[in-house]
Amino acid sequence: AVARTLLCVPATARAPREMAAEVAAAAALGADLAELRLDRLAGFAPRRDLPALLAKPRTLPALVTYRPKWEGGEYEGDDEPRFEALQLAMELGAEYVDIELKVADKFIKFMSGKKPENCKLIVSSHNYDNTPSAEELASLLAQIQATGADIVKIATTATEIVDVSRMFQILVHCQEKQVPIIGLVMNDRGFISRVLCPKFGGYLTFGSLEKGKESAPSQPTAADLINVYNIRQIGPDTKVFGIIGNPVGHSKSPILHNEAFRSVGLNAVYVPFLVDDLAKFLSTYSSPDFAGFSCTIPHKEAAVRCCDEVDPIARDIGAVNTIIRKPDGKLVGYNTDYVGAISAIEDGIRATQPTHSTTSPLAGRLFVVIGAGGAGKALAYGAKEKGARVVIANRTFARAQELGNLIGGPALTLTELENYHPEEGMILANTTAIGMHPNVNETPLSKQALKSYAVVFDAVYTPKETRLLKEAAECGATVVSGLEMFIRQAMGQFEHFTGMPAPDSLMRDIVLRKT
Ligand code: SKM
Repeated sequence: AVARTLLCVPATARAPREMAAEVAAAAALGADLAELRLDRLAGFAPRRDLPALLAKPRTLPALVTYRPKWEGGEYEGDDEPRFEALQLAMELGAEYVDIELKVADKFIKFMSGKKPENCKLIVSSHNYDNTPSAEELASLLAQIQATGADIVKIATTATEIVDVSRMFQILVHCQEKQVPIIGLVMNDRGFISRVLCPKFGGYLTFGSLEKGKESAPSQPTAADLINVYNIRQIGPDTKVFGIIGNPVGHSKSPILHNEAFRSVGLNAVYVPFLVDDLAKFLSTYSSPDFAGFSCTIPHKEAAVRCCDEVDPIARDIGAVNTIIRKPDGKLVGYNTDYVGAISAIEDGIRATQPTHSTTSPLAGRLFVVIGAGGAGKALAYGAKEKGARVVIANRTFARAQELGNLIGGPALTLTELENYHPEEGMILANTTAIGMHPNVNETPLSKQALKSYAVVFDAVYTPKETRLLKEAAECGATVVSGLEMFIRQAMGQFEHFTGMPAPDSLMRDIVLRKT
């Protein structure tokens, strides 16, 4: 049987007593072990502090690390006192001790065979600049193995998300050879390495005790690893889904889809993919394991070109927000934004302006779309389908014109939109990222101009109430939240991903509960 990936919480407090409390908190969270970062302790005195930190019975097995400055830690002294502290930790029964590759031979000589049987030596290498080539990683691995390490640790830095695939290859290789390895890629672009390493057989992954207590860039919290990403259930057969975007950190899709997958017992995980180059991403993560993707700003239009087949409606819209890998490996693109957004706006209008008519409440109305990107195209297409007269407004006029021509409607600049008021009862839909977290004070249109609209929709859903929606409500307009579109497009996506009906009320409940 393959050993499951352990969850390690780094304890990084400045005082030993607090560090011990962190370990207890990590145990309560469900961690498997805690890393005692001795270099973080202020005024650390090994003979005084270590016996207390490692006193038995302990709540969790201990991984003892005393990281020097030259390897990204905080210890500034000579090797000798550091080695003595690590040796003492071993004598006190630490289950794991970490030593940096650069001094591993020296440390092992220092120990001169006195390493206790039950202590595992981790030999580590940290690269804070980049992720070396596959060949260089393989040679680094061989070098670490040659020291006699019990466990190999390689941490690199992602400059692009495709770097992580080389780390996955090393993990898979080590799994075949039964070499225990911790292989992680730091930075926001390396995030998936921390969640998906259980799939590829990583020995452990780090999760912080809470936000702000990370011991490395973009370390998730232990609670998110367990509760959002469900890492305890991730194994070699787990299918990977995720949201491709840039930025992507604000997306609620991981929270939503992971819980929805879990509710139907699907062996799948859903992660954020921070992607710069969509084509390169898709050709790198091309195995059947990477089974489907959501696609958000700014990649929805490029996604049309990257798919092998595109659903006719998505092709007409010119934007794809859902990509499925078929069993034959081909990528198929769909658009679930259009139905999600339009139905949300129609229902929003019907709720405040009840009618018995079965025709769309958008029919015949002047519908202004701000933005001409992927979401803008979906809204413009959808509104036109429902018989609205569509106007496109965009910061870059040429893009507005392009979409306007496609849809058969006029184009405006955002400045022109400020004084645009040809009639009463207009509908406004923002599809740009203006006002999205963290730029919550931004808004695409002045409050003064909002007075001309009867209905205002914002595709931005972080925050839940954008400045645009708040000001529109103050002007008396019917407002429709981007969350409603978000929920509905995700339901469509779930059906494409799983072939099962979406758990509608659960998905709605998750989004409303967690936002
Ligand atoms: O079209 C959706 C996409 O599928 C997911 C998403 C998100 O997670 O923020 C937003 C929209 O672009």
